[in-house]
Formats: sequence, C-alpha cells, structure tokens
Amino acid sequence: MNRKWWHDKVAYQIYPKSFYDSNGDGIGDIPGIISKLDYLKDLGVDIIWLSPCYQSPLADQGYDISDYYKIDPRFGTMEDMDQLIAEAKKRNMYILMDLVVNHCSDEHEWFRRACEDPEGKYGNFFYLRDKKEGSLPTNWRSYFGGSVWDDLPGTNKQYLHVFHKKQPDLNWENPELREEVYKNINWWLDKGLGGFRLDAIINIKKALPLHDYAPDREDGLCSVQAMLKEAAGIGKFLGEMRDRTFQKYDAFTVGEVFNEKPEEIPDFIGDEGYFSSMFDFNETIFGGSEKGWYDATPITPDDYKECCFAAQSKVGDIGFLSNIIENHDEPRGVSHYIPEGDCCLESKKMLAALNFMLRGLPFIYQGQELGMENVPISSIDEVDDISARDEYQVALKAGLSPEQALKVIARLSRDNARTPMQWSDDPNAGFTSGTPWLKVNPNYTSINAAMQIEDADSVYSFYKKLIALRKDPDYKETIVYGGLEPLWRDRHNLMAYYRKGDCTLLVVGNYQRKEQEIKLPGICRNVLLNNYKDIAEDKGTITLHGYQVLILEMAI
Ligand code: TEU
Ligand code: CA
Repeated sequence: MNRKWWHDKVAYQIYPKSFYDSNGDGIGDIPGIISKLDYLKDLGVDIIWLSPCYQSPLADQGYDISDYYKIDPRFGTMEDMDQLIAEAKKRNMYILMDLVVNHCSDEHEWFRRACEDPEGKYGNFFYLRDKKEGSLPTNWRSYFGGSVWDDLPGTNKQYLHVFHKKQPDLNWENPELREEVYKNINWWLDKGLGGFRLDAIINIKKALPLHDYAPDREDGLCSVQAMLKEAAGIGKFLGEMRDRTFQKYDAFTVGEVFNEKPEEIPDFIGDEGYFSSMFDFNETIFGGSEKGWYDATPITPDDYKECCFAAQSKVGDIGFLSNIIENHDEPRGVSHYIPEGDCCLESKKMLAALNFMLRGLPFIYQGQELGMENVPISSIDEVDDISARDEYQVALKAGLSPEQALKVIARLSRDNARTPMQWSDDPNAGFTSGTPWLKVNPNYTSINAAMQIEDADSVYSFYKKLIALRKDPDYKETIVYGGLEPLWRDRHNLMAYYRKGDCTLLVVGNYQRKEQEIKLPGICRNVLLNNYKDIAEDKGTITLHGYQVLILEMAI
C-alpha cells in the first residue's frame, strides 16, 4: 500500500447548522466554525469535513444544493469560507467539503431550465420521462418515502428523485453534466480544500433502461437498492472523476459507500482506487430491515464486534477504511451501541477506544468527543428530520401505536445527531444567544465541552488521549499501519484485538456491566490507556471491571 499524507490523521465531522452560531440567528455558521478551530486543534484534529453549506433551500438540510459556487447566506459568505480554509491551513489542518452530486436542488438553475425546456440541454441533465396517467415510469420507492417520480412543473413529464422530491437526480450518463461537476470540484480544490466527502455516491449509476423490480412492501414499490444491485459500470464515472479532479491535487476523498461487494474494494480504495477511503457502515446498517425502521433489530455487543472484525478483514491492507460510531444520519453512537441503561462514562470511553484503535482513519462526529447522547422527544411535531417523519408514518401504517412509533423514531431519528453542539452550561448550551433552530438536548447542563475540558476524567479528555496516542512517535507506525488480529473472538461481551506493527498492542474491552476475567496472553510492557484508575491483576489474570477498556503494549 502506498503511503499517503492523510493516513496518520484524525478527522472530525462538523454539521455546520448545529456547530456554533456566531450571530444569534439560531443557526450555526462558518464564522462560528472559525472561532472554534483552536478547540479542534487542541483536541488533536487534523481534517475537518463540513456537511454542506452551499446555497440551498435546506429541504434536506443542505443536501439539496441550488448553487454549487455559493455559500448559503445563513452559513456565511464565500469570504468566510476562504478565511476558514486559510485559518485551517495556518494550523496545519485541512478542510473537506461535502460533494453532493447524485442530485441537486429543484431550485437549481439547471432544473429550472429543464422545466422551461425539457427537450433542451438541461432536460438531459436529469432523468425525465413522459407522464402517463395511471402509471409511473418505474415502481421505485424513494429513500425518504413515496415514489421516486414527481411531475416536472409546467410540462407533461416526470423527473426522478431517489431522495426527496426537492432533490432531482442528475443524469451522469450525460458527459455535459459530468463536465460541470468536474469543473466545480476543481474550482473548489483550487481554493485549497483538502478534499471531499462523497455523498450518496453509489446512487449516481442507474441500471438502464430504467425498469420495475419486484415490489417489497404493500405500497407496490421496491427499494432503490434493487436497482442499485443491478447497476453495473459505476467505475467509468468514478475513475473519470478521480482522474479529472482529485488525483491532480492529491486530494483526500472519502466515499459514502453502502453495500459494496468484497471484490469491489480494491477498485474503490486500493492504491489506484476511485476514493482515498470509504466509511465502514457495517455496524451502521446492522439490523436494518426492508420494511422500515420499526422493524430494525437492535445491535448487541457481540454483533458490534463481529461487524467491526468483518469490515476489517474484508479490507485487510488493501486500503484504509474510515471508522465512525456516528454521523449526521445516525443516532448517537453511545446511545446506539451501548446496551440500554448502561450508557455511562466508562462505557462511552470503552466504545471510543474500541473504535478508535481499529485500523483506518478515525472520524469523530461533533459532540462525540463529549459523549453526547440521543435526545428525548415527546411528539412527532418536534422532529425536523424528513427521513424520521416518513418512517413514523411507515411505522403507523404497519400497525404500531403512536407511542410505539415515537419510540422507534426516538431511537433512530437523524435529529439525535443534529441537536446543537453542547459547548457549556449557559442557556442553549452556549450554542447560540438566540433561539436554536433545533431544540438543545436538555442534558447539556451535565454534558458540555467547557466542563469536560477542565476534567481530566471526562470523555473529552479520554478522546484527547486516544488522539495523542495515535500520534505518539513510539506507537504511530503500529496504530496507523499495523495489522489487526482479533483475539478471544468467541468470548461473549468481550471485544479484543491486537494491533501488530513494530510493536504489539492489545486492545481489550469488557462490553458489559459485569466483571469479566481474561488471562493475559504474554507479558504486558506498558499500560497505554485505561478508563479506570486501576487494573485488578493477579498473576497474569485480569478481572476487568464493567466496561473497562485497556490498551496494552505487550512484550513481543
Ligand atoms: O445519505 C445517503 C443515504 O444513503 C441516506 O439515505 C441514509 O441512509 C439515510 O439518511 C438514513 O436515514 C446522504 C446524506 O448523508 C444524507 O444526510 C442525505 O439526506 C442524503 O445523502 C441525500 O443527500
Ligand atoms: Ca448564525
């Protein structure tokens, strides 16, 4: 594997709308991000991925872009963006933007022109089909519910949107569209961006000709996945995009790739891959159901372990995964991956260490470093997330009571990750001096950055130690490039692995409240990290406390 500038880095995702509001309008903004760069630098972050802050009607919180060359005024100005890139550079940090090119907004000029003249140039930027009374061009269900087809305003045509109806899919088969995308990417890279996160990228290739698949629910529709499984040839687009843009700049790219086949991994993230890295969503998608969120199976500690190990062995040393426990589309990792009732300081730190020490590039999502948790909701009216609102209806239709459906939403809503960042115990968690666009999690009085920075035993301080360890010259080579070998894989509620490079590290977490014994497989030379003050050891046998995690350097 060729070594790259970003391999030894630590990345951090910012959801701009909820990070820090500098002007009291209740919406986080770019000047707010600039003012917190030192916070991130101090934590040890090198790469910052910004969820979209381009001009957008915010129908899907910015993942619906109406001008790829503009910053939405709610987030700031282009000067602010330039300043952010420059301020980051001063601190040896890199900014990634979100590349959302499966679709744009229905308020983008391309779409408006397509409505005016569907047979013209811009009609071919989208997937348009003649409208037929009583039938749809295909029976696909959009990710956010309902058909993927809607009427193209002012015409007798319909357009395709695999996400929300305000997110029309772009036609990647059209070379003119692709040129526009490359031009935009290069324009941003010329500004000095470090690279991009590639949104929903697997959706850009459709199986042609578009056709129906077997319905998988009573609505007579089928999941877009059915089509994606059949779509071949995405490599042509991805390879072309890499050659025309990222490669020339040695930019870092991380793909939002779901359901890749093992044989595709070298193409995606090998030395000559389309992307630098891609997210490991093995844990994220575990337990998902075709029927909807209401039918999802909760993930157990043993499932979590197996998902991580499966992803690690699938990739091996072909490339670099990007490891996460949460992002802006998911519940909070500590609420999701720690058994109910057990979410506490120790278990949060354990999850952090188990995730952070995996081979790959660690991504921290804003607030994760504080152990931020899911937000309680008392009514569906409080929910902003368009995906969650749809899933609520799906659950009701399946026969769940409103109370049961609300429980499902509370567990999985994307709002969980989108509540404002908890900076302090000031009103609104110090996020804004105005009214926050989304309710702050009421637990901010006990979970916030200001308190945790001062507290050597906080989740924040633990993350800081994990990051420092990844950068420690004595261990860096092993943590970044060493292999990963599972240990005691069959042990219930125990997750343990070796990282083997120029030294041997043992990472072991007792993934339960009850104590658990392990027999050390050799001599421990050094305790690098421990989320408890002590280690209960007797002649090589350690009795791990509940949710204790240890990172040990072993004598080889
Ligand atoms: O998500 C892509 C994606 O596959 C989502 O459907 C995801 O499974 C879903 O959000 C879970 O509810 C990306 C972005 O991360 C997401 O925020 C956007 O809404 C979506 O693309 C459309 O741009
Ligand atoms: Ca603001």
